[in-house]
Amino acid sequence: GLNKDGRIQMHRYITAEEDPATIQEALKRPSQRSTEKIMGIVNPIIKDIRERGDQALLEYTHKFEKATSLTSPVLKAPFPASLMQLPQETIEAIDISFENIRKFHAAQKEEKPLEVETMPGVVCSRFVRPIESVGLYVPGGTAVLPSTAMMLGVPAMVAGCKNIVIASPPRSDGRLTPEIVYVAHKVGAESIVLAGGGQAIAAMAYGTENVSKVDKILGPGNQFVTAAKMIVSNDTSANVSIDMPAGPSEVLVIADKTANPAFVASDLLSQAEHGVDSQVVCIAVDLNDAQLQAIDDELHKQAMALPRVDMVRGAIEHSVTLVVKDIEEAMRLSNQYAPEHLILQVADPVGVREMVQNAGSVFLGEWTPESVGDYSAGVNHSLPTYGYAKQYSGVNLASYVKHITSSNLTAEGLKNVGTAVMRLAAVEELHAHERAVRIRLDHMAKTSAAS
Ligand code: HSO
Ligand code: ZN
Repeated sequence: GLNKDGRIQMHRYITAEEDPATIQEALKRPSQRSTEKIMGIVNPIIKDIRERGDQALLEYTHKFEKATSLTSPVLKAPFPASLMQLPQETIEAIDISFENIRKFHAAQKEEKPLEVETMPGVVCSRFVRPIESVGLYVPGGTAVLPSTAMMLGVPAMVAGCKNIVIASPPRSDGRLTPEIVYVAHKVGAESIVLAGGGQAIAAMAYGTENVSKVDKILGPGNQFVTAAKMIVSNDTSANVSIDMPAGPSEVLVIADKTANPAFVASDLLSQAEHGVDSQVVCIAVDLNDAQLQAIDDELHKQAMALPRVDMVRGAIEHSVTLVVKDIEEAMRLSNQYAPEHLILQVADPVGVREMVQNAGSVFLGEWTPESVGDYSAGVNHSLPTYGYAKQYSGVNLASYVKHITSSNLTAEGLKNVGTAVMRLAAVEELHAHERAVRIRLDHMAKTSAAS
């Protein structure tokens, strides 16, 4: 963190000189506030929204967002042009990014149903249908995030979700960031819920007078939002699912001798500025003291020039540089950490990508800063954090659809597979199951004997 002479500097470990437990400890995520405490705050809010609907939602927005002039918690499409007035440059930037994100997610469509004949006459298929109603949570807080509205909204549009509801906390003047309204308009959202936190999640999970109930809720958020998503997705009476558990943002940069120290520092800082609980990790592959010093110097110099230097300070406090001997060791540690973002500033990034087992999204080579993925390249920035890259994918087209299977048998097919079915039904002593096959086989025998 901040050492004696006021420098912003990451703690540095040389792995060969430490025992593995120390390195494990250094790679721990910063601890989160106790979930019980958070649940204790969020549960009554959810209950209140279920009981008092819009009125409760509005009161929470007055209280938490200080938006006391707001008179209705929901804005229905079509959204008035006056709410999306933007400089031409901003419109163009959104349009370019939107189109790239659209292209990349459209390419994820499965064009035709999967069809396999498992035995002669036994045909199994799988086809795709969009989730009908989705609720997309766009955080407010210390930054406005129209990019998150795109990352959640564009794939919903591409998947063909019928009702897209966007929730985002308004500013204290009761208005929403015009960029978010513009994105909502472009993805064809049916409404915008002007609320944040657990109250917004509850409103979308259960519905209110004016908030449509949704089938799935996606999007990042603070610990209250995450807790609310977990609570509603565990309540069978809500019948709603969520994308994935979300934690603070993080990046892991692997840099070898070919890496430009200024570039490495800039990537570490672009993640560190998200918030004091963000974590950044730099794995230096066989760098000498001068090279390590160059990264540290750049980090300090660039950090001091940032308006969000205080966030950076907090993040760097629990961030580390690990000096390792080779790329194999670097990738072993990275796969163990399972970073949300992995940046490969190494001689052969495409080759090294083969070694990636756990990561949300990977950025290859010196011309690919994480920022391009955050906004405009086309990949999604809603990614698994906190080590969940071991078992979750980031948001993608599949997050907005269901796969449905079908079976279709001919008489010959039923003859072919029927014996196995009847035997297993008998083993489970489920005789109606057995009969459903037998009755048909008997029928076939009779009709073919008659003909
Ligand atoms: N890096 C963030 C996404 C973001 N960055 C939004 C800028 N705006 C989490 O992936
Ligand atoms: Zn970012």
